[in-house]
Amino acid sequence: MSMKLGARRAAAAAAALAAVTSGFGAMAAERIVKVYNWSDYIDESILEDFTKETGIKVQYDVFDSNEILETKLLAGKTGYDVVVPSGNFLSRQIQAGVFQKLDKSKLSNLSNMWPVINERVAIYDPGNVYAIDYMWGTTGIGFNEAKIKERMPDAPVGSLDMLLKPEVVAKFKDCGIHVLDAPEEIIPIGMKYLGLDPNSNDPEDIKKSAAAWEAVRPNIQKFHSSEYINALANGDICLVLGWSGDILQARDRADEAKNGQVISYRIPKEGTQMWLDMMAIPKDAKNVAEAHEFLNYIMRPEVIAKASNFTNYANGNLASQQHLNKELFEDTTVYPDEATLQNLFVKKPYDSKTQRIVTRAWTKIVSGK
Ligand code: N2P
Repeated sequence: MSMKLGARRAAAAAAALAAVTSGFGAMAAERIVKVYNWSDYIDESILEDFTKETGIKVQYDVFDSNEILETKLLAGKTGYDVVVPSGNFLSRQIQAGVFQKLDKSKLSNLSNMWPVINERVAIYDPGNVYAIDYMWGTTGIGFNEAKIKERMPDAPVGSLDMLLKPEVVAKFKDCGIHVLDAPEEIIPIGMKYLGLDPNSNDPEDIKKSAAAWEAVRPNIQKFHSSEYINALANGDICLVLGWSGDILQARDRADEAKNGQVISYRIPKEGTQMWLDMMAIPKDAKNVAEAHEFLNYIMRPEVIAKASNFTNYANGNLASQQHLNKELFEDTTVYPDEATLQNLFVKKPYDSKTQRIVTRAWTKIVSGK
């Protein structure tokens, strides 16, 4: 009898406790931040550490093209709290009114940022009002050392001739060539190769670049912006016009797999695009406080250094440089020297008319018709 009573009491106490805890749960809504970033662009332990420290869950989704992100942003209601467009895209998205101003009083780590990079991105976001730089890099030549050498012992691996000179690129067709599916990079790079101003909006100049790409089109197996990392690492392709850090990740994956594939990256000697990827908060973000906490966390020197050490991309955080792996910081394909920097161009945003011309030219190149 007393046993029964005791049990009943215990059950009642447990029920009361459960009611209290679930009441608590309902009151203190779970904190979350929804992040939409490029694929292969973070060390995921950073997200886990952020959650452990702040209790804020991270919903992390990925994309591999500015156009995909832009379509979502312009349609509105992305459902994201942090997004990462490249500077030239950010610029016209700011014009379109899709972002909210950052609350700098919540971003104490802004002082860690690198003035040189802040200045560069100010052409997209005057006064650095809407965004912080996450990473930056170049678009260049990734290749498999042995496969290229076998086919052309004196291959001009540091030149865009590798992709744009018909008699050169044809030599590598059989071992597999990928090119980024990124019209606003690949068309301007063709213009730079031809000695034209990559920022020219003259339809004739765009046409000339498109013709150069069409001439080599039959050699290109695929236009894609993320598959090449594994394809290069596994030896399934031998040449790519891709993003610096992604190609260096392919090198690391091959090294780790000990599969004998040696992958290298070159910034083309003709010059190429330097792009800067920016973190911003959409106007209709639901979790604005959490988004600021996330940005502030990312701007911690050790955190962003960990991200760079994993992705092999340079970042816009000066204080992080002492935490970078020495080889990464000293790699001039990642942190270019002055002379190389001089040869890189940044893309200004297209006006909508030119953008349409570029998109149309691109569809034609990709379809190969
Ligand atoms: C990461 C690619 C980001 C560089 N995979 C393109 N802006």
